[in-house]
Amino acid sequence: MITIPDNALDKSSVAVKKICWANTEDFNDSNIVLVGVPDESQSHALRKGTSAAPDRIREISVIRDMYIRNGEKSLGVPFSGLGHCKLYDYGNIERDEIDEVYEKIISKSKIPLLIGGDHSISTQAIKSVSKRIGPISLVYFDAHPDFVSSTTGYYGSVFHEVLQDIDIKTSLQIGIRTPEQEELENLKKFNIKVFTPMEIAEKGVKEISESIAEIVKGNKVYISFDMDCVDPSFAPGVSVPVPLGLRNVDAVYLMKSIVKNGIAGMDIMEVCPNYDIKDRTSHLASRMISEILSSCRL
Ligand SMILES: [Mn+2]
Repeated sequence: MITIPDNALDKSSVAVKKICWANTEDFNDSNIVLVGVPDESQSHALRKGTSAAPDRIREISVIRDMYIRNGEKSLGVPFSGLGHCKLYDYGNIERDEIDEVYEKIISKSKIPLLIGGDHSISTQAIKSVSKRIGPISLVYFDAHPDFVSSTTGYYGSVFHEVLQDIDIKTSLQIGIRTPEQEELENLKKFNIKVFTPMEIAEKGVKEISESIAEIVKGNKVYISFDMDCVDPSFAPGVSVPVPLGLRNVDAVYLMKSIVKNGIAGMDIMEVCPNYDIKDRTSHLASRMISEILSSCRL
């Protein structure tokens, strides 16, 4: 629970434990469970600091997305409202606790929403979800395919390491713009559909969202969202930024179009507060969580 003194004027001085979007304090009452994993041990990035993201995103949510007037708290919600889903903030866990915590979440038919941390953490999250509900359609938002197969156990090999756990023919990547040669070969070898920022700019998000819906139709979907899929002008605080990315609104539109058809799990990874500009990337992550709640289907 967020405890804010009635006379608090400076919210930045308040120690934040929970995301502002947490609208239940009862795990059993929730539909979505937010879990932070403050770990970057498998990152090879020159920029360090993604392990600070879970707490920074929570803190910024309270500072920027919540207002206090006369001691009363009020949220700035998405235009369509927050919807009927209930979000519970589980707090932070260790990387090696994911499977155990996901058992608690998925056995109660709740949706796990992970915030990292480096992208390699998603490998365990995806495996934990698919182990319990069967092969999922993986929708992978990223600047990089993370499809390296010559090395394992790090943030650039996630997609290759979960191939056994996903339904390959209904999985896809969005925002890719800097593949390495071996990743291009792997994308071709496994026939993975990729929507590049150029194709999204050309066709528009409505047409692309319809194509995505057609590909994943009828399957359980897991969304892995590396914040570097968004252009660095909107999301500068990431560990491996790449120009020519998606506009923030386009990326979130596509994400929402998938969430509204139901998802089995999701993660938001690679926010790197050390390199952020005025916390704009942490704030985008916070807004995304409100948009997920707003689109979530019960
Ligand atoms: Mn990634």
